[in-house]
Amino acid sequence: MTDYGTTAADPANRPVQVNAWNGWDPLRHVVVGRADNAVVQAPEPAVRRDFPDDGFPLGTYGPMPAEMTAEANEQLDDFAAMLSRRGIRVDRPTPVDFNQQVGTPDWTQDTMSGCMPPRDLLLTVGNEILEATMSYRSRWYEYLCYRPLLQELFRSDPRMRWEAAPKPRLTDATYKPGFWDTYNSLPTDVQLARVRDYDLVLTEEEPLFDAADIARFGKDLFVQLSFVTNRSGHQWLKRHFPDHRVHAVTSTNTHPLHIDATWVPLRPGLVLHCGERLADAELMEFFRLNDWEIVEAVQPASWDHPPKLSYCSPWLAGNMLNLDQNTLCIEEKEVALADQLAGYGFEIVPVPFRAVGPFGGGLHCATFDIERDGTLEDYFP
Ligand code: ABU
Repeated sequence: MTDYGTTAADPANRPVQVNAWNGWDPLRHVVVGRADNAVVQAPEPAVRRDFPDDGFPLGTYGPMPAEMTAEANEQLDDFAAMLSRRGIRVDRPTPVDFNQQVGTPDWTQDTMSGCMPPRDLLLTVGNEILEATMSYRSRWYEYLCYRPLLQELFRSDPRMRWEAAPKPRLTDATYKPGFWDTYNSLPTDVQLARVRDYDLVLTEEEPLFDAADIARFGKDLFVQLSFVTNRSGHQWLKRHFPDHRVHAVTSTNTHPLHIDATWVPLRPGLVLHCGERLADAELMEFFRLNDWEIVEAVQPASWDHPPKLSYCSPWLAGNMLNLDQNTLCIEEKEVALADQLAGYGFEIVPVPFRAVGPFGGGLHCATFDIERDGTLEDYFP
């Protein structure tokens, strides 16, 4: 096990208090995902998986290789242990058998997916935990892995609001027919125009969003339109959080999937931006007008990462977990990024996490915060 060098009293009995308004307040209670039972999911209209060099060419599916799962779990467990030693309470999901057929009256899907990454499914805003709709049929039942925990939180914290967005039907009308037959072979400028105009795989049949497409900056929530979040999803969130300003944003990312490696809250007044994926002009202007500094992230350590069977990009480098306004957990090989952010006064906690990438993400993806000290603030008055 990696020695992170910091110890603190066992926080497992810390009383539950659901509370988190942003990505940087001091972290007190968090969930870390698990790689157990994860599968390369069976084909479905929302997404195309094609890993010809790694044993899963288009149309094939099945359990992730056992040694990859074991290695990812070791890194997840080490990360959880390090957070506990820092005095943060850590809870974990309850995996189910993901290699089974699931269905509703509208569809059947030959496998599920996994319970990494929790950030995609759950969003904490104040004392509310919201279950996102999700847009993959393979992830429709992922909430089951978190129900034991959510029930426990609900029992323990009388102030907790437990909400779930309307479960989507995910019929064929939810997806643009043939989208994946052509999209990946379009020229980059055409793809980017489609991202900007929001003409991607999802229709507007029903509201859809992943929680990881939402970046929390106190009173302002930024919702990225992506392969998994549509305009109706943004509208639903806007109506659901009437006391917030809920912005829809896009960026120059040909394959937008979650905002948390593109526009990353660091602390009040400072945001990390993946410069290859230019945020839309309106978003940049909004931050600059409010005197925020936008830090252009340095290049990731390797363009070969994430390795096989991963659907994330090398920009996962910026997918970090803030422990507070001064402390960032960053993947240990992302030394240039760590140096860049140390230059802004951050203490950097390097965390070995490469093996988790194929299971859906980095340190931010692999977590969701239940409690951070702090209150609702307006950072863009
Ligand atoms: N939530 C994962 C983001 C990965 C990426 O932007 O490449």
